[in-house]
Amino acid sequence: MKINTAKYLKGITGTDPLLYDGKFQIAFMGRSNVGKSSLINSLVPQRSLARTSRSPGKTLRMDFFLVNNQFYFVDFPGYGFAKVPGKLHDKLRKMILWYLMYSDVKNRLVILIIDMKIGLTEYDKTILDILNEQRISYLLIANKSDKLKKQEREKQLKITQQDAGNAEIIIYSTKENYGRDQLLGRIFSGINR
Ligand SMILES: Nc1nc2c(ncn2[C@@H]2O[C@H](COP(=O)(O)OP(=O)(O)O)[C@@H](O)[C@H]2O)c(=O)[nH]1
Ligand SMILES: [Mg+2]
Repeated sequence: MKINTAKYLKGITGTDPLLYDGKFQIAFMGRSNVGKSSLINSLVPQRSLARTSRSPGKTLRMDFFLVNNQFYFVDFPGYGFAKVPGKLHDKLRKMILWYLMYSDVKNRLVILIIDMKIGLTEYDKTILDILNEQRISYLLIANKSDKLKKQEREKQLKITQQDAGNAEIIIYSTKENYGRDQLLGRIFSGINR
């Protein structure tokens, strides 16, 4: 269970044949600055595949990466960035909702990333509700766990677990590569199911 190759294919803004070519899609979502790009980079051989910390939340694209010539990583725009004007933000959110509710993509796993210290925000909860309603497989990643002491970590995990119902949560740190093997295992078992 290893990622040997990953390459950027293209960014799409709406429906596209790529979505329906039958390849499994691992969709990464989350607020800007939660470490989404860092997490993608932590999984692939090249450490700067996804761009980190550049104009967060301003790109209106779903970026497709072909992984192991077999499946896709899909990097979604980060939401919730204060400097993004309201209209653009609405468009970002609509794109995510469209993908989840109306795109009719079949084989996918959504990876929703949160900052463990902050926990679930309102929009994260909206996404979780939709994932549950639509019966889409997903995982919750509690990233930046390195910023918390053991006790705080346990407290935050409890709160998030309560907020997220019975969601599967993986504690993660891109900084310490913590949780990486667990996440890779989960990704590959999702694909081969
Ligand atoms: N302490 C800590 N910082 C992180 C972690 N992951 C990402 N960051 C930092 O958080 C900031 C945003 O990361 P980025 O990957 O660009 O977030 P994105 O906007 O969600 O794509 C950067 O300064 C990263 O170095 C982590 O696990 N721990
Ligand atoms: Mg990013």
